[in-house]
Amino acid sequence: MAVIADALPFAYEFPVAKTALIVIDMQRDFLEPGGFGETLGNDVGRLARIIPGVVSLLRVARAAGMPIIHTRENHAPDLSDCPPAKRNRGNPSLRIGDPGPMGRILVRGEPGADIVESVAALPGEIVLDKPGKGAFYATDLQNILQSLGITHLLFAGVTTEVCVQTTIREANDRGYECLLIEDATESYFASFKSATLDMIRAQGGIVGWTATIDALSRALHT
Ligand code: C5J
Repeated sequence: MAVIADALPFAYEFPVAKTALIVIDMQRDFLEPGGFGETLGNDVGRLARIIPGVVSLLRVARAAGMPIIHTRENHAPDLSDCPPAKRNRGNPSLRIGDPGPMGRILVRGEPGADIVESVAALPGEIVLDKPGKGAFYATDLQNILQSLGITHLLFAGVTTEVCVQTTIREANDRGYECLLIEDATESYFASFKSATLDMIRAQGGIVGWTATIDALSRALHT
């Protein structure tokens, strides 16, 4: 068992061979100007700041031999998996499926729906397309994790309070021991990120744990 002694709210123990890293939605549509995030009025520069952290985290997880799953929030070109409620919500400057500077917004196969190059999947790593905020909804994630014998999940990616938190909650309900890497996740809203970290680890880790990349790395080297 590896142990992150200074995880919050208390030490996180994890069997490295049964632990996977899930990196949520590090896509151009969320991190770069002209994509889905910006059409909703967000400052995408906030999210781009965690790219070096995610690069370091990927290096640590790859060195430890952990399975890595990269998710992408996107929709089929005919939008058959995009409920009208999702497409019509709010007042974005471009809606899901509309043509934008990086292709059709949040549509599978378009440049904007790709993962940013510096944190892209390596051959052999899993790329999971998902139509919802949570990565278990309408995907094969549970079967993938069960077939790999995974019991513990590390999380990173964007945005902390939407797709990352939703997926952690889905995973927690399915019995996985979940830990969110604090410096490899980000929100368009600083207060939402810190509130999410607090929510996850409140009440004795009601949803899971949080820790830094450095703390994970130290745990893997002792
Ligand atoms: C959002 C996500 N925020 N990946 N998606 O719509 O968090």
